[in-house]
Amino acid sequence: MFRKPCEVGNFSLDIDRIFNDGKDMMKYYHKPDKPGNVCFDLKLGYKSMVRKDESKDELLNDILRWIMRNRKCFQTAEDQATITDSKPSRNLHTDFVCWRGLLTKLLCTPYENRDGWMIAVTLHKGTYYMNENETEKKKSDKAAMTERQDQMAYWGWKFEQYVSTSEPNGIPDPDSPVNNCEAYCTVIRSRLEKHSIVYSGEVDAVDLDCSLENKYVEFKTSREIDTPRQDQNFKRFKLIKWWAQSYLVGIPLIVCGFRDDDGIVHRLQNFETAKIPDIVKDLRDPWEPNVCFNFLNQFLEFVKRTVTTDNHKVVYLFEWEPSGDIGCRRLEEGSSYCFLPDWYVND
Ligand code: 0WD
Ligand code: CA
Repeated sequence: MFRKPCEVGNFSLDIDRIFNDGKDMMKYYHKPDKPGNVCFDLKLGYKSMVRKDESKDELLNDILRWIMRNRKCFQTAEDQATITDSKPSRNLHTDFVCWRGLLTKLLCTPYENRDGWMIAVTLHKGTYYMNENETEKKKSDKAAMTERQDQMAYWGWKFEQYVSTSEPNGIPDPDSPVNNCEAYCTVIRSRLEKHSIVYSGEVDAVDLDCSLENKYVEFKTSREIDTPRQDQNFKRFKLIKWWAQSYLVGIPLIVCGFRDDDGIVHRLQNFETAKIPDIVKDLRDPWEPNVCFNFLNQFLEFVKRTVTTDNHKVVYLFEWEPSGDIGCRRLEEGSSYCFLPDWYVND
Protein backbone atom coordinates (compact mmCIF):
# COMPACT_ATOMS: atom_id res chain seq x y z
CA MET A 1 0.00 0.00 0.00
CA PHE A 2 2.71 2.51 1.02
CA ARG A 3 5.81 1.85 -1.02
CA LYS A 4 9.15 1.62 0.74
CA PRO A 5 10.49 5.18 0.84
CA CYS A 6 13.46 5.70 -1.44
CA GLU A 7 16.06 8.40 -0.81
CA VAL A 8 16.69 10.33 -4.01
CA GLY A 9 18.94 13.02 -2.56
CA ASN A 10 19.72 15.30 0.34
CA PHE A 11 20.62 18.86 1.17
CA SER A 12 21.93 20.96 4.03
CA LEU A 13 21.09 24.35 5.51
CA ASP A 14 23.98 26.21 7.13
CA ILE A 15 23.94 28.49 10.17
CA ASP A 16 22.53 31.31 7.98
CA ARG A 17 19.90 28.89 6.56
CA ILE A 18 21.73 28.96 3.22
CA PHE A 19 20.96 25.94 1.03
CA ASN A 20 23.71 23.53 0.00
CA ASP A 21 23.19 20.45 -2.12
CA GLY A 22 24.70 17.53 -0.17
CA LYS A 23 25.57 16.24 3.27
CA ASP A 24 27.55 19.13 4.84
CA MET A 25 25.37 19.28 7.93
CA MET A 26 24.88 15.56 8.44
CA LYS A 27 25.63 14.47 12.02
CA TYR A 28 26.85 11.18 13.44
CA TYR A 29 25.24 9.37 16.34
CA HIS A 30 27.55 9.05 19.34
CA LYS A 31 26.16 6.32 21.55
CA PRO A 32 27.11 6.89 25.21
CA ASP A 33 29.12 4.12 26.92
CA LYS A 34 26.24 3.36 29.29
CA PRO A 35 23.02 4.38 27.53
CA GLY A 36 20.96 3.13 30.49
CA ASN A 37 22.77 5.43 32.88
CA VAL A 38 23.62 8.94 31.73
CA CYS A 39 23.35 12.42 33.18
CA PHE A 40 22.74 15.05 30.50
CA ASP A 41 21.75 18.48 31.76
CA LEU A 42 19.52 19.86 29.00
CA LYS A 43 19.31 23.27 30.69
CA LEU A 44 22.94 24.14 29.89
CA GLY A 45 23.50 27.04 27.48
CA TYR A 46 19.85 28.09 27.10
CA LYS A 47 20.79 31.78 27.06
CA SER A 48 23.41 31.37 24.32
CA MET A 49 21.23 29.54 21.82
CA VAL A 50 21.45 30.81 18.22
CA ARG A 51 17.88 31.01 16.98
CA LYS A 52 16.39 30.66 13.56
CA ASP A 53 14.53 33.76 12.38
CA GLU A 54 10.93 32.64 12.89
CA SER A 55 9.52 35.73 11.18
CA LYS A 56 10.64 34.37 7.79
CA ASP A 57 8.29 31.80 6.30
CA GLU A 58 10.51 29.45 4.34
CA LEU A 59 7.59 27.77 2.57
CA LEU A 60 8.71 24.94 0.27
CA ASN A 61 11.67 26.97 -0.99
CA ASP A 62 14.46 24.59 0.00
CA ILE A 63 12.70 21.60 -1.54
CA LEU A 64 12.14 23.64 -4.70
CA ARG A 65 15.82 24.58 -4.81
CA TRP A 66 16.70 20.92 -4.56
CA ILE A 67 14.29 20.02 -7.38
CA MET A 68 15.71 22.74 -9.65
CA ARG A 69 19.23 21.46 -9.15
CA ASN A 70 18.20 17.85 -9.64
CA ARG A 71 15.74 17.93 -12.53
CA LYS A 72 17.41 14.88 -14.02
CA CYS A 73 16.08 12.77 -11.12
CA PHE A 74 12.56 13.40 -12.43
CA GLN A 75 13.14 12.57 -16.09
CA THR A 76 11.66 9.53 -17.75
CA ALA A 77 13.30 7.66 -20.62
CA GLU A 78 10.70 9.23 -22.89
CA ASP A 79 11.72 12.72 -21.75
CA GLN A 80 15.33 11.96 -22.54
CA ALA A 81 14.46 10.75 -26.03
CA THR A 82 12.42 13.84 -26.87
CA ILE A 83 14.69 16.52 -25.44
CA THR A 84 15.38 19.09 -28.11
CA ASP A 85 17.54 21.54 -26.17
CA SER A 86 19.88 21.03 -23.22
CA LYS A 87 17.18 21.85 -20.63
CA PRO A 88 15.74 18.84 -18.80
CA SER A 89 11.97 18.40 -18.90
CA ARG A 90 9.89 20.69 -16.64
CA ASN A 91 7.45 17.91 -15.89
CA LEU A 92 8.21 16.20 -12.58
CA HIS A 93 6.10 13.07 -13.21
CA THR A 94 5.20 13.38 -9.53
CA ASP A 95 1.74 13.94 -8.09
CA PHE A 96 2.63 15.64 -4.79
CA VAL A 97 5.49 17.70 -3.35
CA CYS A 98 5.58 18.74 0.34
CA TRP A 99 7.51 18.63 3.61
CA ARG A 100 7.51 15.35 5.53
CA GLY A 101 6.05 17.17 8.56
CA LEU A 102 2.84 17.79 6.64
CA LEU A 103 2.44 14.09 5.83
CA THR A 104 3.07 13.26 9.50
CA LYS A 105 0.16 15.53 10.46
CA LEU A 106 -2.11 13.99 7.86
CA LEU A 107 -1.26 10.44 8.97
CA CYS A 108 -2.07 11.33 12.59
CA THR A 109 -5.31 13.20 11.80
CA PRO A 110 -7.73 10.29 12.46
CA TYR A 111 -6.50 10.22 16.08
CA GLU A 112 -5.85 13.92 16.65
CA ASN A 113 -8.06 15.70 19.19
CA ARG A 114 -6.17 18.94 19.87
CA ASP A 115 -4.58 20.65 16.85
CA GLY A 116 -6.16 21.28 13.48
CA TRP A 117 -4.32 22.14 10.29
CA MET A 118 -4.46 24.44 7.31
CA ILE A 119 -2.94 23.32 4.02
CA ALA A 120 -2.51 25.42 0.90
CA VAL A 121 -2.42 23.47 -2.36
CA THR A 122 -1.33 24.72 -5.78
CA LEU A 123 -1.41 22.70 -8.99
CA HIS A 124 1.51 23.61 -11.24
CA LYS A 125 2.42 21.72 -14.40
CA GLY A 126 0.59 18.61 -13.25
CA THR A 127 2.10 18.47 -9.74
CA TYR A 128 0.21 19.34 -6.54
CA TYR A 129 2.39 21.39 -4.17
CA MET A 130 1.20 21.39 -0.56
CA ASN A 131 2.29 23.99 1.98
CA GLU A 132 1.28 24.04 5.62
CA ASN A 133 0.09 27.32 7.14
CA GLU A 134 -0.01 28.15 10.83
CA THR A 135 -3.53 27.95 12.22
CA GLU A 136 -4.86 30.82 14.37
CA LYS A 137 -4.68 28.50 17.39
CA LYS A 138 -1.01 27.71 16.68
CA LYS A 139 -0.25 31.44 16.40
CA SER A 140 -1.95 32.29 19.70
CA ASP A 141 -0.33 29.28 21.43
CA LYS A 142 3.05 30.54 20.22
CA ALA A 143 2.38 34.09 21.39
CA ALA A 144 1.27 32.82 24.81
CA MET A 145 4.36 30.65 25.27
CA THR A 146 5.88 31.03 28.73
CA GLU A 147 9.59 31.24 29.48
CA ARG A 148 9.34 27.75 30.96
CA GLN A 149 7.82 26.36 27.75
CA ASP A 150 10.49 28.05 25.67
CA GLN A 151 13.20 26.52 27.89
CA MET A 152 11.61 23.11 27.53
CA ALA A 153 11.59 23.45 23.73
CA TYR A 154 15.32 24.12 24.01
CA TRP A 155 15.83 20.82 25.86
CA GLY A 156 15.08 18.83 22.71
CA TRP A 157 17.76 20.61 20.70
CA LYS A 158 20.24 20.33 23.56
CA PHE A 159 19.74 16.57 23.73
CA GLU A 160 20.75 16.20 20.07
CA GLN A 161 24.06 17.85 20.92
CA TYR A 162 24.87 15.35 23.70
CA VAL A 163 24.51 12.39 21.36
CA SER A 164 25.87 13.57 18.01
CA THR A 165 29.02 14.87 16.37
CA SER A 166 29.94 16.58 13.10
CA GLU A 167 32.75 14.16 12.36
CA PRO A 168 32.53 10.37 12.33
CA ASN A 169 33.80 8.97 15.64
CA GLY A 170 34.08 12.45 17.17
CA ILE A 171 33.24 13.44 20.74
CA PRO A 172 30.06 15.48 21.43
CA ASP A 173 30.68 19.04 22.58
CA PRO A 174 27.95 20.16 24.99
CA ASP A 175 29.82 23.42 25.68
CA SER A 176 29.30 24.88 22.21
CA PRO A 177 26.17 26.97 21.57
CA VAL A 178 23.08 25.17 20.34
CA ASN A 179 21.39 26.41 17.17
CA ASN A 180 18.22 25.43 15.36
CA CYS A 181 19.39 26.91 12.06
CA GLU A 182 21.64 24.21 10.69
CA ALA A 183 19.81 21.24 9.22
CA TYR A 184 20.41 18.13 7.20
CA CYS A 185 17.45 17.00 5.11
CA THR A 186 16.80 13.87 3.10
CA VAL A 187 14.68 13.91 -0.06
CA ILE A 188 12.36 10.95 -0.48
CA ARG A 189 10.30 9.50 -3.27
CA SER A 190 7.49 7.16 -2.38
CA ARG A 191 4.02 6.09 -3.45
CA LEU A 192 0.75 5.55 -1.64
CA GLU A 193 -1.74 3.64 -3.82
CA LYS A 194 -2.09 5.78 -6.98
CA HIS A 195 -0.22 8.79 -5.58
CA SER A 196 3.46 9.42 -6.17
CA ILE A 197 4.96 11.77 -3.60
CA VAL A 198 8.28 13.59 -3.26
CA TYR A 199 8.99 15.05 0.16
CA SER A 200 11.85 16.12 2.35
CA GLY A 201 12.44 15.72 6.06
CA GLU A 202 15.10 16.74 8.53
CA VAL A 203 17.28 13.86 9.75
CA ASP A 204 19.07 14.07 13.11
CA ALA A 205 22.02 11.71 12.50
CA VAL A 206 23.41 8.54 10.96
CA ASP A 207 24.48 5.57 13.07
CA LEU A 208 27.60 4.16 11.44
CA ASP A 209 27.37 1.03 13.64
CA CYS A 210 23.92 0.20 12.35
CA SER A 211 23.86 -2.90 10.14
CA LEU A 212 20.66 -1.94 8.34
CA GLU A 213 20.50 -0.40 4.87
CA ASN A 214 19.05 2.82 6.28
CA LYS A 215 21.35 4.09 9.03
CA TYR A 216 19.45 7.23 9.96
CA VAL A 217 18.40 7.84 13.57
CA GLU A 218 15.83 10.20 15.06
CA PHE A 219 16.40 11.79 18.50
CA LYS A 220 13.58 12.54 20.90
CA THR A 221 13.22 13.49 24.53
CA SER A 222 10.33 12.63 26.77
CA ARG A 223 9.41 12.96 30.45
CA GLU A 224 10.23 9.79 32.41
CA ILE A 225 7.11 7.64 32.72
CA ASP A 226 6.02 7.01 36.32
CA THR A 227 2.34 6.12 36.18
CA PRO A 228 0.05 3.90 34.05
CA ARG A 229 -1.77 7.05 32.94
CA GLN A 230 1.46 8.59 31.63
CA ASP A 231 2.30 5.33 29.89
CA GLN A 232 -1.07 5.39 28.11
CA ASN A 233 -0.71 8.99 27.01
CA PHE A 234 2.80 8.35 25.79
CA LYS A 235 1.62 5.42 23.65
CA ARG A 236 -1.58 7.04 22.42
CA PHE A 237 -0.41 10.56 21.61
CA LYS A 238 3.38 10.58 21.36
CA LEU A 239 4.32 7.26 19.82
CA ILE A 240 1.89 7.76 16.93
CA LYS A 241 3.70 10.97 15.97
CA TRP A 242 7.13 9.43 16.39
CA TRP A 243 6.12 6.41 14.35
CA ALA A 244 4.53 8.43 11.50
CA GLN A 245 7.44 10.87 11.25
CA SER A 246 10.16 8.22 11.09
CA TYR A 247 8.21 5.64 9.10
CA LEU A 248 7.65 8.14 6.28
CA VAL A 249 11.38 8.46 5.62
CA GLY A 250 12.28 4.89 6.50
CA ILE A 251 14.20 5.74 9.68
CA PRO A 252 14.47 2.44 11.54
CA LEU A 253 15.59 3.72 14.96
CA ILE A 254 14.40 6.39 17.40
CA VAL A 255 16.63 7.13 20.38
CA CYS A 256 14.72 8.67 23.26
CA GLY A 257 16.33 10.46 26.17
CA PHE A 258 14.02 10.12 29.17
CA ARG A 259 14.31 13.22 31.37
CA ASP A 260 13.03 14.46 34.70
CA ASP A 261 11.20 17.74 35.35
CA ASP A 262 14.52 19.46 35.98
CA GLY A 263 15.71 18.77 32.41
CA ILE A 264 18.15 15.98 33.27
CA VAL A 265 18.26 12.93 31.00
CA HIS A 266 19.04 9.82 33.05
CA ARG A 267 18.69 7.09 30.46
CA LEU A 268 18.35 6.45 26.73
CA GLN A 269 15.92 3.99 25.27
CA ASN A 270 15.78 2.73 21.69
CA PHE A 271 12.49 2.43 19.84
CA GLU A 272 12.46 0.46 16.61
CA THR A 273 10.07 2.35 14.35
CA ALA A 274 8.65 -0.84 12.83
CA LYS A 275 7.78 -2.23 16.27
CA ILE A 276 5.97 0.84 17.61
CA PRO A 277 2.52 -0.26 16.37
CA ASP A 278 2.99 -3.46 18.41
CA ILE A 279 4.04 -1.57 21.55
CA VAL A 280 0.75 0.33 21.58
CA LYS A 281 -1.45 -2.72 21.13
CA ASP A 282 -2.09 -3.02 24.87
CA LEU A 283 -4.02 0.27 24.77
CA ARG A 284 -7.78 0.10 24.91
CA ASP A 285 -8.68 0.96 21.29
CA PRO A 286 -5.13 1.50 19.94
CA TRP A 287 -4.26 3.57 16.87
CA GLU A 288 -3.51 1.61 13.71
CA PRO A 289 -1.19 2.37 10.79
CA ASN A 290 -3.83 1.18 8.31
CA VAL A 291 -6.28 3.80 9.45
CA CYS A 292 -3.58 6.47 9.13
CA PHE A 293 -2.63 5.53 5.59
CA ASN A 294 -6.25 5.14 4.49
CA PHE A 295 -6.94 8.66 5.66
CA LEU A 296 -3.89 10.03 3.85
CA ASN A 297 -4.86 8.19 0.67
CA GLN A 298 -8.39 9.58 0.80
CA PHE A 299 -7.15 13.09 1.47
CA LEU A 300 -4.84 12.94 -1.55
CA GLU A 301 -7.76 11.65 -3.69
CA PHE A 302 -9.86 14.56 -2.43
CA VAL A 303 -7.13 17.04 -3.36
CA LYS A 304 -6.86 15.62 -6.87
CA ARG A 305 -10.65 15.77 -7.33
CA THR A 306 -10.94 19.30 -5.98
CA VAL A 307 -7.89 21.16 -7.24
CA THR A 308 -8.54 21.47 -10.95
CA THR A 309 -6.98 24.78 -12.03
CA ASP A 310 -3.35 24.36 -13.09
CA ASN A 311 -2.05 27.80 -12.19
CA HIS A 312 0.68 28.70 -9.69
CA LYS A 313 -1.20 31.88 -8.74
CA VAL A 314 -4.24 29.92 -7.60
CA VAL A 315 -4.34 28.37 -4.14
CA TYR A 316 -6.94 26.02 -2.66
CA LEU A 317 -7.10 26.09 1.14
CA PHE A 318 -7.90 22.88 3.01
CA GLU A 319 -8.76 23.29 6.67
CA TRP A 320 -9.55 20.86 9.43
CA GLU A 321 -10.34 21.12 13.14
CA PRO A 322 -10.62 18.11 15.47
CA SER A 323 -14.00 16.38 15.29
CA GLY A 324 -14.98 18.48 12.26
CA ASP A 325 -15.06 17.91 8.50
CA ILE A 326 -12.39 19.03 6.07
CA GLY A 327 -13.19 22.43 4.60
CA CYS A 328 -11.98 23.55 1.20
CA ARG A 329 -12.10 26.84 -0.67
CA ARG A 330 -10.55 28.13 -3.86
CA LEU A 331 -8.91 31.52 -3.30
CA GLU A 332 -8.78 34.37 -5.78
CA GLU A 333 -5.87 34.39 -8.19
CA GLY A 334 -2.85 36.11 -6.59
CA SER A 335 -4.01 35.71 -2.98
CA SER A 336 -1.59 36.13 -0.09
CA TYR A 337 -1.48 32.33 0.29
CA CYS A 338 0.38 31.83 -3.02
CA PHE A 339 3.67 30.15 -2.23
CA LEU A 340 5.44 29.07 -5.42
CA PRO A 341 8.14 31.71 -6.07
CA ASP A 342 8.77 33.23 -9.51
CA TRP A 343 12.32 31.87 -9.62
CA TYR A 344 10.82 28.38 -9.47
CA VAL A 345 7.88 28.70 -11.83
CA ASN A 346 9.94 30.57 -14.43
CA ASP A 347 12.88 28.17 -14.33
O1 0WD B 1 5.75 22.03 7.31
C1 0WD B 1 6.87 21.88 7.78
N1 0WD B 1 7.17 20.79 8.49
C2 0WD B 1 7.92 22.93 7.52
C3 0WD B 1 9.22 22.67 7.82
C4 0WD B 1 7.52 24.20 6.94
C5 0WD B 1 8.61 25.10 6.66
C6 0WD B 1 9.89 24.77 6.99
N2 0WD B 1 10.21 23.59 7.57
C7 0WD B 1 11.58 23.27 7.82
C8 0WD B 1 12.02 23.15 9.25
O2 0WD B 1 12.47 24.34 9.80
C9 0WD B 1 13.19 22.17 9.10
O3 0WD B 1 14.35 22.78 8.57
O4 0WD B 1 11.80 22.01 7.29
C10 0WD B 1 12.71 21.26 8.05
C11 0WD B 1 12.10 20.03 8.68
O5 0WD B 1 11.00 19.64 7.98
P1 0WD B 1 10.25 18.31 8.42
O6 0WD B 1 11.26 17.24 8.64
O7 0WD B 1 9.16 18.11 7.48
O8 0WD B 1 9.66 18.74 9.84
P2 0WD B 1 9.16 17.84 11.03
O9 0WD B 1 9.12 16.40 10.69
O10 0WD B 1 7.92 18.48 11.55
O11 0WD B 1 10.27 18.09 12.12
C12 0WD B 1 11.53 17.46 12.06
C13 0WD B 1 12.55 18.24 12.85
C14 0WD B 1 12.12 18.55 14.27
O12 0WD B 1 12.50 17.51 15.10
P3 0WD B 1 11.49 16.94 16.23
O13 0WD B 1 12.31 15.86 16.88
O14 0WD B 1 11.17 18.08 17.12
O15 0WD B 1 10.31 16.38 15.50
O16 0WD B 1 12.79 19.48 12.22
C15 0WD B 1 13.01 20.47 13.20
C16 0WD B 1 12.89 19.83 14.55
O17 0WD B 1 14.18 19.53 15.02
N3 0WD B 1 12.02 21.51 13.00
C17 0WD B 1 12.23 22.78 13.25
N4 0WD B 1 13.30 23.41 13.69
C18 0WD B 1 13.19 24.73 13.85
N5 0WD B 1 12.09 25.45 13.58
C19 0WD B 1 11.02 23.44 12.94
C20 0WD B 1 10.97 24.84 13.13
N6 0WD B 1 9.87 25.56 12.88
N7 0WD B 1 10.13 22.55 12.50
C21 0WD B 1 10.76 21.38 12.56
CA1 CA C 1 14.41 15.03 16.64
